Amino acid sequence: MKKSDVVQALFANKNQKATRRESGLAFAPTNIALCKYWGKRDTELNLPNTSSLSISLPDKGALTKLTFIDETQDKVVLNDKPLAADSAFVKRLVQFLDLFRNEENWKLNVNITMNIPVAAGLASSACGFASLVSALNDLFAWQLSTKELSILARLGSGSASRSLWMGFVEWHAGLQRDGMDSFAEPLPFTWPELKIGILPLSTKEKSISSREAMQRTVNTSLLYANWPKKVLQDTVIIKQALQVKNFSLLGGTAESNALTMHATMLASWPPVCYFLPETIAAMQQVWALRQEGLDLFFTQDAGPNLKLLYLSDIEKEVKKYFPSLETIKLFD
Ligand code: 2P0
Repeated sequence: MKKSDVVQALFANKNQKATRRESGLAFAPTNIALCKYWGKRDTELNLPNTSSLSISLPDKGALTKLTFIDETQDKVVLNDKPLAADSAFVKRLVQFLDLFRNEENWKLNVNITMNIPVAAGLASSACGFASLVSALNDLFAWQLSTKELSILARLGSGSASRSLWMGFVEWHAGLQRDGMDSFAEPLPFTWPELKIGILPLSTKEKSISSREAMQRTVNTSLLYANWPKKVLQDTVIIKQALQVKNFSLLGGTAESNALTMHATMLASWPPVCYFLPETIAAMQQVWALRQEGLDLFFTQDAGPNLKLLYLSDIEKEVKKYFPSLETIKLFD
């Protein structure tokens, strides 16, 4: 099944050409997974092998403005800089827009402003595609539900399905071949005291994209067979921890989930390793501080930097140990 089949099915009973506004505008937050998405059952539709669970960063993300242009190609501007038409990012966006053109030949100026720390390993594709589909929904007045937008955003990038919502979010893996049951939904929890800090450890470009790394893991890592079991357990535990606000349970489960994901990568061939010496040193410092009684945990994505998890009452202390920590607002 192709992406275009899914788009066609989604718009089957809708008037896709209803209205055209002058411009479309939307913001989408980026998100950090507490229980990770790692591995697909369908690489075309970005259908995951497992569900995942994240928290959105309300202030950090992408604002996308779309306007029609009288040109032969779409134009993409990122943070006020026009991007080359042959760059990988532009090609991916243009291919995504192609899904919605039908026989019409409109071209767009896609103006994206991202305020996420560039070196922090925060998912730019997640907020980028989520804001793009929301801006398209605004431009063409599709009036799609957030669930439908989540399905469309997933076709651009898996983790983008989670960036349609604020707060805690679960992306259901789903079982259907067309992925119509693979979308994200918000979880009914808030936790104003919960904090995430980004610990920048390296600005080096990553050696392998997460897309390639997760596929290699699925194809070659013997440990990957245990990943779905781990996710099943962790999603249940994380939801329990959120329900009763048990921070040590939440932090410990998120940390263990991230380390297990990285273990499956290390067992791939050729090996996938996002750890740098600085990453390991920071982990050891977190473990040492925890031994001393500080309730501090980390999570790590497809890059060398860590995200620290803690409650607001120890923020000052955490910043003392990690002066470069960039603290992120999660709830108002
Ligand atoms: C996550 N990551 O759950 C996991 C943890 C990276 C590590 O989702 O191929 O950019 O576009 O579906 O969404 C990064 O993967 O991959 C990711 P595609 P995506 O946040």
